[in-house]
Order: sequence, then C-alpha cells, then structure tokens
Amino acid sequence: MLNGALIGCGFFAQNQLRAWAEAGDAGIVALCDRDAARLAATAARFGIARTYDDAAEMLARERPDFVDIATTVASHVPLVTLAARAGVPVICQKPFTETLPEAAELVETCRRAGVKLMVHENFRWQAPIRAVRRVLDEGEIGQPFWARIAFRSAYDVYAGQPYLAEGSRFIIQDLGIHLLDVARFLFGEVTTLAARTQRVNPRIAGEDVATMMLGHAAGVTTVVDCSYASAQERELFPQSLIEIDGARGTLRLGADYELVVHADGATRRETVAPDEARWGPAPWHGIQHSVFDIQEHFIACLRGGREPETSGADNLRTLALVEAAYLSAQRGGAPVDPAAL
Ligand code: NAD
Ligand code: 89Y
Repeated sequence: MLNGALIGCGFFAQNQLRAWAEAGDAGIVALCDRDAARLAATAARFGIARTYDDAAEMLARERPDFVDIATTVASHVPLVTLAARAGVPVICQKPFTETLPEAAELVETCRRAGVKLMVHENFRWQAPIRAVRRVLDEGEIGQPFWARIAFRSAYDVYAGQPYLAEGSRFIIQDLGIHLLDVARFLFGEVTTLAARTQRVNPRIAGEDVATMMLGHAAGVTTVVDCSYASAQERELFPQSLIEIDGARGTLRLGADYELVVHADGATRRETVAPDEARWGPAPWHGIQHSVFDIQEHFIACLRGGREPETSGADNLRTLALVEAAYLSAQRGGAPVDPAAL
C-alpha cells in the first residue's frame, strides 16, 4: 500500500479524494490546507485523521510515498519545490505553473532530486477521448488531415471556482489547456498556433472565448475552440466534441458521448459515455472517472519505475501551447511556433 498526502482541500480535491478512496493499493493518509474549516470538513468526509496547516511540517512528519498537490497555480512552485527537496514523488494539478520558465525550472529541480513528477492533466484520460485515440490507432479512418476539438458551454463554473473570474487569463489557461493537451495526445506535436480571444461576460477579468488553429508536425490541422459564454438549448458541460476527417473516412464524437465512425462507405455508432451510476453525480461524472484513471496511472508508474504520460517534462509542451495562444492573440492572431518559446 502506498501512502499519500494531499495538499489543498478545495473544490476539485474532493474528486481526487473520492478516487483515492477507491484505489486498490494506494490511499491518502494525511491532509493539509491553510483553511481550517475546509481541512476539517474534508478530513471528516473522507475519514482522514492526520491533518496539517503547514505542508512542510506534513511532509517532514508523514514521510509519504507521494504527495498530491491540489491547490491553485500560485502555490505550485513552492509546493513542488518542497516535495522535491523532501524526495517525495509529486502529482501536481494543472495549470502546472503560470509561466513556462518556472515550469522548466521545476521539472529540472525534480529531475535533479530524482523525484517523479506528474501533472494532473486528466482530460486525455476521459473514456471518450481514449475511444477516439483507439479509432485513430487502429487506422479506421485512415491518415487524419483535419480536426476540431470544441468545448462550448455556459455552465456556471464561477460558482464552484470563483477565482476563475478574477485572473487576467481565464479560459485558455484553465480549460483550453486540457483541449490543447488532447490535441497533442491525438495528433502529436504542434509547430504553429494562431489564436483569437474574446471576453463576452463583462463580470470577469479574463477571456471566456478562444479560437485556436494548430498545425501539427504530422500534417494535421486542428481547430481548438472553447467558450464559457455559449448558452445552447442543451448544456453539454463538460463534454468535448470532436470531429476528425481522415483519408478513409470521418469520426464524430457528438453530444452524450456518441461516437460515429464513417469509413469506406459504412457507418458505425457507439456510446462511449462514462458510467454515471459509478462516477456520478452528473455532469461531473464525465471528469470523475478520468481522475481515477490518471491516479491509477501514476501509482502504476511509481511501482513500475515508468514516466507518467503527462510527466512534468511532457507538460512543458502543453504549457508552450498555452503561452503560444496568448502570444498569438496579443499579436492579433499571428502564428507562433511553440518550440521557439
Ligand atoms: P480551491 O481554491 O477550491 O482549493 C484550493 C485549496 O488549496 C484551498 O482550500 C486553499 O486554502 C488551499 N491552499 C492553497 N495554497 C495552499 C498551501 N500553500 N498550503 C495548503 N493549502 C493551500 O481550488 P480548486 O478549484 O480546487 O482548484 C485547484 C486546482 O485544480 C486548480 O489548479 C484548478 O485548475 C484545478 N482543477 C482541475 C480540474 C480538472 O479537471 N483537472 C477541475 C477543476 C479544477
Ligand atoms: O478548472 C476547470 C477544469 O480543469 O475542468 C473544468 C473546470 O473545472 C472549469 O473550467
């Protein structure tokens, strides 16, 4: 059994703790939060007796097998550094850091300390995204040449995560980051990115709409578009809709996780929905199971001495896409080479 410690008992940590509670051979034995009320409520909810208001003290006393950092981005640099110094393997929530140089430095700090580092970049672990990847890997629609990854919603994310309304950067750093990572997961590295951003909701500080066009080294063109200002007849949060055109046919991941593959003149349909009974309550079941899966993956990597898919080093390339998007938007949509950042 691997004993973990978790820092940050806020909104999303509840999903992580639910998944840890179901894990076979790993669990959380100590919690830390600076907010006494949140700490106490979370400890009671998950029956975790050992609690701390100071992360350094927790790591020194508990000497855990890993630490799960579930705080918001501003605290990631000091907390990951702390874990690296203590020699404790780390999972850190996205966005990993606010800037690319900070992220590169943290990756290097962990490498020098010999500490495994995974960024909790979970969207690529969603069942429908894995199903899409399988269709591509099996060559069902042939060589893809064009794709769209869309996330358009008016779900009130500010209710659960009020800080999202406050930062000068919003949707690309918070949500677009997942879609950009999915684009990398499906089609490989990106050599050019052009973006345009908009703010529709006047009560928030950052952008709530972003439209990005990616050129992949493998030749695919991907449109990644996201919005939290799009009220539709049916609210589909947190579903990502995907369209892929390939040399032999097309793939469509539509509403309610319906996957339609049309190839060589024949069409097949499949529902690739996560199991609501197991992962509910809706609509968060769409994300909850991916939290379980990415945590299982981390434990398997710890035990097997493997690099996680979304290691710190891997995540630098997703963060570079985020930076490229903001830079391109600032330059009026001019294309940016993420590798040059
Ligand atoms: P939150 O503000 O609700 O919770 C963060 C908690 O961390 C707070 O309770 C705060 O007191 C605590 N904290 C901050 N710094 C600390 C420190 N140094 N020591 C101890 N405790 C500290 O935030 P949230 O909404 O839970 O978001 C956390 C992270 O999860 C964010 O980075 C967010 O982007 C990410 N998130 C990811 C997903 C996903 O699907 N992967 C979904 C939602 C949120
Ligand atoms: O914080 C975001 C995330 O990572 O997934 C959805 C979210 O909770 C709101 O955009």
